Amino acid sequence: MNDQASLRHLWEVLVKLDEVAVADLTLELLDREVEPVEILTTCEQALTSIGEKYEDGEYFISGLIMAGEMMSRITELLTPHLVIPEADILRGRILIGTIEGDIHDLGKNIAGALLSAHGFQVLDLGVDVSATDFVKEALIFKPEIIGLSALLGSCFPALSKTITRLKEMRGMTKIPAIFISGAQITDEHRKLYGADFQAASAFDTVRLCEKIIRRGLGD
Ligand code: B12
Repeated sequence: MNDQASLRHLWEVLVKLDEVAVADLTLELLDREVEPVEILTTCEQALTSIGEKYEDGEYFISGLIMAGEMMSRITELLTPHLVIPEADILRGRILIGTIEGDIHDLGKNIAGALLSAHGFQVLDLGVDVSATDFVKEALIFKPEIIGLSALLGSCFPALSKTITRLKEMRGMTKIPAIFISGAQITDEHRKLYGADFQAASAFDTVRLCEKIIRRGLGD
């Protein structure tokens, strides 16, 4: 099987929630030196399909939980392959977390691992983080960038509140750039809630953060 056919196969076994085949195939693809970004993109597409099956009533919450566990395992396998040689150069501090009411953390964890692998100092506040806690930790950690993860539409009011509170904080400390990310998040949300940037994927995030640190906010 060539790489594209194997990636397609990975998509199929992930959508079927076949845990053993998913782990075996991920290891096989890594052995064949297929780029982690391709594996990750395939998995994100498979998770979108699983989400659709959940919406259609074909899968239940147990399906989402299994998908989450499989994705965690894939992240573990991919993480050692994400490190770049010059990662020991400290590029900046980034505070990340999932907004209040939302416990989705796979995307945030992948982005955190990738940012660390690229030399950023990452402080991850975890999931279900209140606006108050984001502000409190930002005042202590003094990040150049704050990344908010949000997947649940019902929690977007909390996303809006968090961005507003973080922007108010700008008068008190060095101005951090605020960006938002998550499967449902688009540039429209960025404009609506007043974030500085929107990142479509973990790899996008790294490029974006490198650019923000190099040029500073607003350039
Ligand atoms: C797995 C999953 C779960 C797992 C999460 C496990 C975990 N540890 O995260 C569990 C079972 C807990 C779960 C629960 C629920 N879920 Co859910 N879940 C999903 C699913 C299938 C995949 C999400 C995922 O991990 N994707 C893979 C990652 C890698 O992608 P990603 O998050 O987009 O992240 C990438 C980028 O966005 C970016 N990124 C993301 N975050 C961040 C953060 C930072 C700082 C940075 C830098 C970058 C970054 O980088 C990542 C890598 O490229 C999605 C479907 C979908 N389309 O996303 C539904 C989905 C998000 N869930 C949904 C729902 C409804 C729920 C529940 C309400 C179900 C229920 N009835 O209980 C609960 C809510 C729980 C809560 N309070 O949060 C809906 C949301 C619909 C909506 N519009 O609001 C979705 C879209 C499914 C659907 N189509 O209906 N879920």
